[in-house]
Amino acid sequence: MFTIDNLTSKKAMELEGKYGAHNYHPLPVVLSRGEGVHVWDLEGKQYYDFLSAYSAVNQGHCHPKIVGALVDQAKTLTLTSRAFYNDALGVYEKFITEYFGYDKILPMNTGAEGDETALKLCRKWAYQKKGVPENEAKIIVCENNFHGRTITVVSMSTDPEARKDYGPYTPGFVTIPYNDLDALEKALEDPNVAGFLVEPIQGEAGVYVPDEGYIKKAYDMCKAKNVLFIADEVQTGIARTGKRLACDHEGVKPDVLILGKALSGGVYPISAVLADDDIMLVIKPGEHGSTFGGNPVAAKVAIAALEVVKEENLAEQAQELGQIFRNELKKIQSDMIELVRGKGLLNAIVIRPKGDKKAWDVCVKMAENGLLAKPTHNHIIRFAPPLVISKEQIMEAVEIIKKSILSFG
Ligand code: IF1
Repeated sequence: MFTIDNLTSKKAMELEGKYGAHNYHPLPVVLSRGEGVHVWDLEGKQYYDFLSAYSAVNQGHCHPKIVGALVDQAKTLTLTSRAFYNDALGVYEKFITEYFGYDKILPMNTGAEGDETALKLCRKWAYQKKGVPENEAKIIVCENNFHGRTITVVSMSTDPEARKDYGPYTPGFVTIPYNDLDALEKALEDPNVAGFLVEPIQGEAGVYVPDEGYIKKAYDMCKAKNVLFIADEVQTGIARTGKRLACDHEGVKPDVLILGKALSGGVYPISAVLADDDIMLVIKPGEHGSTFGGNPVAAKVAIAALEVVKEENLAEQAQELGQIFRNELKKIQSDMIELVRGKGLLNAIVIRPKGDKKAWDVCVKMAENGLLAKPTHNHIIRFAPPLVISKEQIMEAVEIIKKSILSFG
């Protein structure tokens, strides 16, 4: 197999720069191993992972049960396509629909594909069930949303970085401010509105937590207008915010639920759309799909990943430790900390720059001190460790964060 001898971090970064597209700007750290809440770089330095691959690794790096399921199934049967049945998919479908309380699942691979699937399902439902005239369906989305990178998904975006020069854009979306029920009520007056797509907490916007009651009231308003309430829980789902789903905090069962990331514990790209029969069955054979969606490896991995969440009480863990983490962060005396916010173990600090020192410099300093996190929008740092972290580890991480911020004076 092709390898490069004596690979150093410096060399690995050069390779990515020379041979890879320049669509990312990573922190200068080259990781080569992970276990639980820790990752190690090529030179053997250990770090706390406080990004968790954007909340994909909720169960911790290389969880033995999940990796075991992956390896066992990979040695047996990896892919059949959906042209034939396989003996893992139906078992997984029964398991996950009972786990989340839906009639049906449509399996895909990435989060963006999950969102695309939900949009297609919503439009078809609008024409076949709600009676919206052909090609007139509208879907309400929120400012500062993040749902992925496809053309249609960036058509819903309000972020110039995500959209610019990717037009022409897919029509059919109405954008309203997030956390604004009056704007939603107004947008819902249009009888051609078919769905409302929303993140229960906006991740990319900087872990923006809406007012308490927003999700429940938005759901009720959608119901009153026969509009589908579509929750993108790709980032907030699977115990991250202290409940099984972020919508569980307000007792809302979305009409259409999108999951991804931690559905595999970060070992494989797996996403899913869940809905009940009256919605899901509008899509008929040949009308949507994916070569890899619902493959036997994905089926086994997702079952294992969801079992770990229950067996290890990860939702309760996130709820309890998240509270402690935010309380400890709020105790740090620094004028660089403008605000601490979050829910469960999805948290962020808003950084007030000091001279030319910004969130990026804080992240570089934290990496030096053994903790990895990523800035978003220049002035926000997201903190989302694997949910298997212990209280002692949280306290140690807080010390690293504190020391790093205070090093700027
Ligand atoms: C990148 C952010 C996180 C998502 C929600 C769908 C998707 C995502 C709510 C698409 C993906 C990612 C992708 C990652 C950065 C990242 C992110 F900073 F952009 F917002 F997590 F916080 N819905 N989120 O958050 O899922 O197709 O990527 O599997 O590098 O683009 P995907």
